[in-house]
Amino acid sequence: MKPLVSLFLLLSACTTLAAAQPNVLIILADDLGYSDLGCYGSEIHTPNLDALAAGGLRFTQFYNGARCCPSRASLLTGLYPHQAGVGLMTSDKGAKFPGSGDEGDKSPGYRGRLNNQCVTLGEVLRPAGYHTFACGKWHVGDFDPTTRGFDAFYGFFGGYGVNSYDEKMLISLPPGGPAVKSSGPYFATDAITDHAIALLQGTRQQPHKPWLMYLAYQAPHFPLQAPATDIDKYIAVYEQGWDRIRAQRLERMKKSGLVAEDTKLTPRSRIPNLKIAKDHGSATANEANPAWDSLPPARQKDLARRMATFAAMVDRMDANIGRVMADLKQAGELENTLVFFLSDNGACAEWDPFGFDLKAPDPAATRPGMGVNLGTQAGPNVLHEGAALEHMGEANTFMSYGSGWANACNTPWRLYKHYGHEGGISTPLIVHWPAGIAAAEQGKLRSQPGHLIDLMTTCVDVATATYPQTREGHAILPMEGRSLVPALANQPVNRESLAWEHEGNRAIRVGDWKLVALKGRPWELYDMSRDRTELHNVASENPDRVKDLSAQWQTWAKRCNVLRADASGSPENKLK
Ligand SMILES: [Ca+2]
Repeated sequence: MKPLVSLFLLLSACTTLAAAQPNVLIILADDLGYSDLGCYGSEIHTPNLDALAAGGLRFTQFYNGARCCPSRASLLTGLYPHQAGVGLMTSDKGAKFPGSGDEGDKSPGYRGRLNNQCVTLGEVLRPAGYHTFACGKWHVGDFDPTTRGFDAFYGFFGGYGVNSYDEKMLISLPPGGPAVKSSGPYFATDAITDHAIALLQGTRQQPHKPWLMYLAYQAPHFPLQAPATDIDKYIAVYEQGWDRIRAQRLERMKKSGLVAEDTKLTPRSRIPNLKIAKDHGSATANEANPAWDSLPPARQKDLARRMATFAAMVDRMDANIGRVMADLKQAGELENTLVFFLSDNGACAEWDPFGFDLKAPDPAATRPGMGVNLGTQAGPNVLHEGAALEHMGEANTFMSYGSGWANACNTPWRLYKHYGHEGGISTPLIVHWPAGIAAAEQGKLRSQPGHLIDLMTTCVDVATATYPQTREGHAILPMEGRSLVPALANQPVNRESLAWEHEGNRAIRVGDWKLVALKGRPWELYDMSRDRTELHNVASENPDRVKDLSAQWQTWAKRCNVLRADASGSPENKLK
């Protein structure tokens, strides 16, 4: 072939490839349980996400990192959280442990901010020709997201939650972002969406480039807040109580094939903090969440309102996602936009069946861009009665819904956010991409196990981006995930294992076997192909398998800067 012709062919191939680069929209919910979407068995009204599932795929065995910060670090970097420096939360725990790290520091897995041995999705996709945006919750260190690969950001980068009615809490970076005027009163879920749409519309005024939008909603994380009109729709639904809701969700999940027909509902899960339960008067003899029917009517009314507010937050988020989809459709961008929707951890049980009610923060003390940190561990519980019920969810209320409802939101799994059991690390994953998913496959389920670390690898794959070996002179760790593109065509995703550690809770999954343990407790072994609800611990019958998987977990822990590598759990208390 003549050089000129081959050059022409090469150029035209590049042009075709560049034109085919999909937009990437990653939507992350905060503290949403596995079964909280209509298309995953919920009674919550989520027509827009259900439509994405009907036109895309639902993954049934997808995993996150059990907690906000570690999950976000994995999603953004394609590494395990500790490799990226965020094994715990965003305070620096590094100096408490001996050892040396990437920056000459101590304990590099727990420094509380993205480190220098990782790159973000923005830092990988921008050089591949993408606009890169992040809206909503950052929470991988208290620093400006535009310093780590994002062209623009609107949201908050610190704290665990946000006062959804406080406009000052969310900021644009760089300062002076798109001028957005909401039609109604300020509400964070709406405002985050307004800014995301404005940023996308801004790209259409420029020469064509694909875009990455990381849309990380604060919903439905506590403080539970939602407009009363949204809450009212759900009061009667949740007056049925969490036992009936759990049973109803499981039946729907069986019918849609999300779980096996013979799946048994797990017993009510244990109360995460018994001391707080005693303080709140919610403790039970068996240390598990109480039967709904055992609660006095006044308590049921209070709890139904809490769950209705949670549902309203999900409902409102779904409506806003519908606005984003309508915008993409109108712009002709829906066909070649790869959408992911998932949650950063299982439903949140902090800390007892009745939940907490925090005092309103001083508005004058709001730090722009920071979330709220009101010290949830010491939160009192308030029983709302009579007229006070109607004010729950308003701007001056800061409540959680407690472990009974979290248990229902994770139907049918055991336990919650924080834990390595399925209720902690299982997330819905909807993938929607008309140009990349064959029409005959749309609406189907996928059972390939996967993890947040796979999003980086998948983005590199579909964007034909180059994952760098260095950044600003620092060596970058190789990606830990696998591309999910084969799974879109229902091919296997080859991987050896997936592993977790958070607050001493730990797990490893190899094929269908999962080894999991609570902090300081012995390993439990489950066969995921027959017992994903983790009801039949077969560790004592399989000592060799336990030994083998435990050794694999230890090797992973050592490789990934996990310090709690003692299976007896002894070191982790030092972090408290
Ligand atoms: Ca979370």
